[in-house]
Amino acid sequence: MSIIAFDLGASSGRALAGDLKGNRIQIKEIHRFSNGPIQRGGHLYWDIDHLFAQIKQGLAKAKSMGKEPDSLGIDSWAVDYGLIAQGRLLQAPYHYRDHRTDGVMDRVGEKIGRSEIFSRTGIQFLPFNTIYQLAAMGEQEPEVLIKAERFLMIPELLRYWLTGEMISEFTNATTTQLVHEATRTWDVELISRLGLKRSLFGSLVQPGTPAGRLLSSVSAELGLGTIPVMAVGEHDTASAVASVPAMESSFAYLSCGTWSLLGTEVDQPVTGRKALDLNFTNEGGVGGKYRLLKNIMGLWILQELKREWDRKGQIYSFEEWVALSRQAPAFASWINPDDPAFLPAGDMSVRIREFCLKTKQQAPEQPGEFARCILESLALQYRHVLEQTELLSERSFPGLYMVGGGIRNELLCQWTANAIGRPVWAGPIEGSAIGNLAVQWIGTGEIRDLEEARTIIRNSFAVREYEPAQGPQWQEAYDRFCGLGGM
Ligand code: LFR
Repeated sequence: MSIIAFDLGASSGRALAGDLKGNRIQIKEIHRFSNGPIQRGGHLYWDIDHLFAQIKQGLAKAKSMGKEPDSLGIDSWAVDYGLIAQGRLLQAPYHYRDHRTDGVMDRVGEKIGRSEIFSRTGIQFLPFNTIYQLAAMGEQEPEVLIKAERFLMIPELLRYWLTGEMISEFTNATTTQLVHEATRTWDVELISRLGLKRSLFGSLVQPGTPAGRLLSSVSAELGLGTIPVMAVGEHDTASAVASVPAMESSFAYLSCGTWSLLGTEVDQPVTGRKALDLNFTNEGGVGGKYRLLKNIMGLWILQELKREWDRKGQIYSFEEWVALSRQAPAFASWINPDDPAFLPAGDMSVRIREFCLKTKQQAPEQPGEFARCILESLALQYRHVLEQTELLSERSFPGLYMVGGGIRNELLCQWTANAIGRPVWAGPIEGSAIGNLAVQWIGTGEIRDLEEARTIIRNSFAVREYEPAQGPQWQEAYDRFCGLGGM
């Protein structure tokens, strides 16, 4: 009995078929496709029709491979949404890196109070959180909000087109910064203080809840049965964390992809002053947990740098970029990857150079120097955030679990181990998709709970251990990194 996970990332999406045999999961990639922003009229949107078409294509391919699924689930990046009226999508969903939210977080923060928003929601302040996207809409296109009847996040919208049912899912909803951390449902008071309609937001279901079946129009088009659809941990990071093959109840993880999400799982949100000051988040997790973590800008900076060189016609593969960085001089210059300058798309090399000059460092010039600067800075920032996680959770971690596509970058895994001075345990690569599958099996009762899922994942996928090396050099680098201005 196969099931399918659709995992949509900001730069690519994939469909994985999963089979559970005893206590082993087998996966097969059915379909992979690209994803990215569409620029129109000076704004960035997602090509949601392309994404829906790719989901249907994935289902058609599954059938042709003899893997007609018995269940399917969709996870994606967080915060973005579509608005529905009269059953129809009102406009293409905006991309979270669109600049229409510039300055909005500060205005909302002044109106409602940052500490009030944080104590209610437990969610970190990121300028693209849904709360600020909706506030930007209220300022710039209020007519859309007046017309809208229903708010659906990206996986919910795609699921709605598959099943005809509008069902909102908990883990992804928490990333809006509109869900109350204690009641675990929409914060009605916050919603009304923002001037938003309560009726936009439907009640929330937990990951592992059945969420309808394929519409007969869809199943007829694809020649499939009316396959059941399940709400999974629809925030990709919730699915990725569910896939961490840890046996211990308390552990630190890093979900490594376009973004790097580093933190630990907790039973209760950590919403005190320290968490607010360090800008940590408590996103909803699978199995009733919270994800105490922090967003680190991640491999996005290198991906954008690569695109910049691609545009200039100097095209290196991602592996070549990593190889170039290995050859460049060590510990020459660093950036604070979480400086807001690195959030929007565009000319990363200019911003990296500006950061280095501003902080009195030598600015990189060659591709390998830029790449080395980025990868070392990420590894050093991982240490910084790992230590903050320990401080906030009052725990200490003997090592760091890494999951996600970023662990293909062995150099980054090794440098992470070096920077933190502890082992890194890397795997599985397809963390989000595997977490998505696991939650479907929990939903159908084939796996008991999250703990059993992690044991099965541990048993099914290779985990590579990286031992820390070059301790004194990395320690010295870390001390200098922490002393950089602009951190
Ligand atoms: C990772 C991720 C992060 C979220 C960012 C934007 O793919 O979902 O968790 O903060 O994308 O949605």
